[in-house]
Amino acid sequence: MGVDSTSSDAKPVTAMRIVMLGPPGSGKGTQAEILAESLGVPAISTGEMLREAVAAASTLGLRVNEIMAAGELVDDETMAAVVRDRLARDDAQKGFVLDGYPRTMSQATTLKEILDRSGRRLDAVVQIDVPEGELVSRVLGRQRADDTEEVILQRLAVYHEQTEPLVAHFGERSLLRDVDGHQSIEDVSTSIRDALVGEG
Ligand code: B4P
Repeated sequence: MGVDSTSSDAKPVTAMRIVMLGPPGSGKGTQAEILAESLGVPAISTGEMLREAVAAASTLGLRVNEIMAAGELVDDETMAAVVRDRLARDDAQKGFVLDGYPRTMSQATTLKEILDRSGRRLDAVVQIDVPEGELVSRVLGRQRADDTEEVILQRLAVYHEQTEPLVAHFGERSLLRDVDGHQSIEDVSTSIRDALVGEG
């Protein structure tokens, strides 16, 4: 159970509850999809869930549209409800790769509470490091609605102020696995697998 068999000569990754941490454009979403697929668990992207809500013009979408467009974070209470519902679904019981949550200390506390309540715990937090100049050019190349230069600089400022403290937080709990994200997508995936071998 929990054994990844995508490559016969690779050691298995047994970690099943993983958080991807990193600045905007670091490749969290890209790598979450690849890792989740290989582990047979869902990749859960809070950014993607919010974008879907905006596209559907749901109550949630209408509420968060302007916040996201400005490069700010949606409030912790709203995000707690979104993540609590998503992690309660059947497909997330075996494990998950959480992309974009938590993004604040309060969200980290909420995630722990959600998992504690159902007798689960995090296995690892993968931090993807990428130099700032590379982040900006990647994001501008992507051309999403919130990917203008002004907004990406704001999102980076928000990351440094509100999300970066989580690096020390998870480091103190021995959950942090640092990965060099300034490589090809395939090489970053390999580095993540290497960092996770033996976890879980
Ligand atoms: P996200 O959707 O999480 O956006 P992101 O951080 O920019 O994306 P990511 O790091 O996943 O980059 P990607 O793989 O796409 O958040 C968007 C917004 O939603 C936030 O600003 C906020 O408003 C809101 N939000 C989400 N979660 C929230 C929360 N918990 N609390 C409050 N608000 C929240 O990669 C970027 C680009 O690089 C892609 O084009 C990709 O192809 C490319 N790329 C990836 N890996 C590469 C590599 N190794 N080499 C070259 N290019 C690469």
